[in-house]
Formats: sequence, C-alpha cells, structure tokens
Amino acid sequence: MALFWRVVSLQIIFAIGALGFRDPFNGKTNFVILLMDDMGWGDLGIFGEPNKETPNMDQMAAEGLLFPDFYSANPLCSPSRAALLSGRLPIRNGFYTTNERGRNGYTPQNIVGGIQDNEILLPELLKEHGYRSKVIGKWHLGQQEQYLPHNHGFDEYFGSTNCHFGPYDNKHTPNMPVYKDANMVGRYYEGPYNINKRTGESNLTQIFIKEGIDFIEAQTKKGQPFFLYWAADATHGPVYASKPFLGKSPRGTYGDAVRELDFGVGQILSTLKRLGIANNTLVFFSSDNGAATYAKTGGGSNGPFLCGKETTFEGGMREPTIAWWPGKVSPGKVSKQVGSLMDLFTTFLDIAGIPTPSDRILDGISLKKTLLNNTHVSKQVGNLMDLFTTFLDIAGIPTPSDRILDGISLKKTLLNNTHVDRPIFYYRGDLLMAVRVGMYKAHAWTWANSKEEFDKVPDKQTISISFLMSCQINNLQTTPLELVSENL
Ligand SMILES: [Ca+2]
Repeated sequence: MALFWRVVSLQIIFAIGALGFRDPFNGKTNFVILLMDDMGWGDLGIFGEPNKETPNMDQMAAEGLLFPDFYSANPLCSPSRAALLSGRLPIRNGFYTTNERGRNGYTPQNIVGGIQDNEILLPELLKEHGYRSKVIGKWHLGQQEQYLPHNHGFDEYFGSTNCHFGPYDNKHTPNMPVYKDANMVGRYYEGPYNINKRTGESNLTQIFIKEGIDFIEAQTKKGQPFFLYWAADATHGPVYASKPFLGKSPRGTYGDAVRELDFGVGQILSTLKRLGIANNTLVFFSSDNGAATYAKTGGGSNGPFLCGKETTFEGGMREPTIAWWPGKVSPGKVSKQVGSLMDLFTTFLDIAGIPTPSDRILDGISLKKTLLNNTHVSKQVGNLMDLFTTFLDIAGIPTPSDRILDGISLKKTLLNNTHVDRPIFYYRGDLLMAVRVGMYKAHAWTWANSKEEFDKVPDKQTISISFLMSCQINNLQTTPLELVSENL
C-alpha cells in the first residue's frame, strides 16, 4: 500500500512538473499582446457590461491584474498601434498629420506612407535576443513592401495591412490583401476570408485563433521564446462573427464579435496553461482605441466615459487592460497605476533584460515593478484591528506572543508603493488636446475643428464623424521622421 501511494505521489509530482513548472525557454519570458480593435472599456463584464459577454476576459482579470486607468497613445487605430510597437508617441514616430489642424494620423487603404525604417519596433529588439515574433490580424502601419511586418522585426505574419472594409469591385479598388508571412494568400471578402456584409458572418476570428495557437505550440516545441501580437479586428466595423456566435448577443453582431473574441482569449490562455508555459508568459489584454460611439448599434461601450473613438475624451483613449502572468502577477488585484500601451514596449524589454534604445526619447515607462509588486492603491481588505499590529510592526516592537491577535500588519502595503507618477498626453495629429496628471485632466482643446469647418459639412447625418473627420482625409502621407524632429 505504501508503495502504491509512493507511485501515485510520484505521478502527481511528474504531472505538476508537466503542467506547472515547465521551462523550455531557459528562463526567458514570452510576451503576448491581445489587442482588440475599437473595443470599449465598458464592453467587459468586469467593468460592468450588463450582458456579461466576456467570461474569459473576466476570468483573465480574476487571475491577473486589472488596470482601469490605462490609455492608448491615440484614439485611432494606426497611430495607436505605431505607438504600441515603438514605445513612442505618434508625434515622435511619424504617425500624425500636419495637413489639417488636429487630425488623427489615419492611414486609409490607399496610404502611401507607413512606419519609418528608423523607428525601432519591439520585435526587432526581441529578435536580437533570440525571440521569434508573429503578428496576427490588423497591421495598419503601411501596406507597401518596405512597411510590411517582415521588414520591421516580425518573423511571421497572418492578416491584412488594413481594415476589412469592402467588398470592392476588384477593378478600380481591389479587396484588401491577406498575407501569410511575406506572401499574399488571398483577399478579404473572397474564399476563406469572406465577410458576409448582410449577415455579418465570417470565420476570420477562428482563423486568427488557430494561427495564434499554432504559433504558441510550435515555439514551445522548439523551445524558442516568442512574442505574439494578436490583433484581431472583428469589433471594428463592419463587425463580424462566425456562425456559432452569430445572433447570440442581445447587443447584435457587435456583441457576437465580442463573444467570439472572448472565446479566442480563453483559447489562447488555456493553450498556455495546457502547454505548461503560463508561468513563462506575460499576457496583456487591451484595445487600440475607445469604442466607436458614432457607430451607434454597430459599436461598443465606453462605460461611464464621455464620447469614444477619434476623440480625446476618456471614451476615446481609456482602454480595458489586463495583465496576466500566473505565478508572477498576483491574481485578482486592481492597479490604479496610470498606464499606456506604450509602456508595453518598455516593460517587456525590462522583463527580458534588454536595454532600451538610448538614441531616442521613449514615452513608455516600465511597469515591471507594478506587475510584480503591486501594492499601489491596495485592494487589501483591512480592519481597524490592523492598526495595532501595523503600528507595532513599524515601531519594531514584537507583538505579544501569549495570545491570538486578529489584526495583520499593513506595513508592506503602506510602504511598498510602486506607483510611478507620469503624465498622459492626448493628441490629435500634432495638436496636444489634453493632459492627465494624477487625478486631474486638463483639456486644452475638446474639439479640433473650428465652427467654420463644422459648418462646411454638408451631410448633418454624418456630422459626428465629419466633425472629427480624420477618416476622410485621402492620400495622407505620414510625415517622415526628419520632419518630425524639426517640428519638435
Ligand atoms: Ca481601432
């Protein structure tokens, strides 16, 4: 019998070893960014969405660290993503406009510019230290050869250079290309990449999920550390979902898309657990900008925050953000650290032990301490009895040993504050609209347009978009870096 139990316990130890303590990456940490597109702060159950459509994202928060005060660097896709991957504000990395006052640097599908060669993107630095990187979904940093992911540090790519607008006639305007690495493998609205505009049905999210899981599995098998940038775009109009998810949400197809993305988040996190590499992998969930409130029923929710995408009000730039790293980031906590998507650049490098580039200004800060030692604005449950114990602890006086005390010491909670004071800048184009410092936000401008420009809009139905009409600037060329530095 004793032998039986010994065998059983050995088996349990081996099982734990396989599930929880595997390290095929020689101590290196993998990084995953799950970046949603136009998903709002208020779309997650954890932030109060009443339909509770995000059980996996909510579970991720329960197992990780929730950031209610986390920002994108711009309220629009391209500049936000350029800032995320470069760790720098759009006004530094070139993704801003100078052609009209206060326009976001939107890069439409006929864009001629893109991410500049002299910007250093996160995967370029990770690659030098043995990482392999993959981007899945929407790239949006330029579509000409020199701007594609494989020329900016990504080893693998599956997705498109732009939004999934269409369908087009393929004669005057072709449908957007879908890439596998450096090669085009099809187009949106065609074949396996079809999007049915009438029903909202598309299998794209499922394809993105599979691409993500395949990459994680392959890297684990190889034992090579990885960076996965999973940028699915189903919540960007035209919103879509696959058949099993269609018609399920009381919020319409947008809610269906949220449910399917939530399923994808669950699939990716459970893959990390199944492979026993969750402890080696830091995952950040966030969104590139606020929900498009102008889309009305086709857009999401920014919860209690004013306005949405394209604006520098809170609804435009405050993002639902969760950090997840089992065994490293304490579960179920909330950080009031003000964060930015640009911080992921700096934080990942810090955790990987890779120096940041010293020849340029970075706008991200490292959140390593916040992640690993989160005691800022504590969710610690306290009791007045703790004062007894805490005061003694601080005074260095031993507690009485002849009785049971019900208070605990809060000394660490009080003194181990990892908060970093930092401003958040809200830009539209090259126009600084607002600044947040601590609990305060000052608006220099709220709307970027003059009344004269506003009155020029012929169709008052589209006024909310046209008033913020960066989307309608065609042939925008993002400003080369030389001009950026001159302007600074
Ligand atoms: Ca977006």
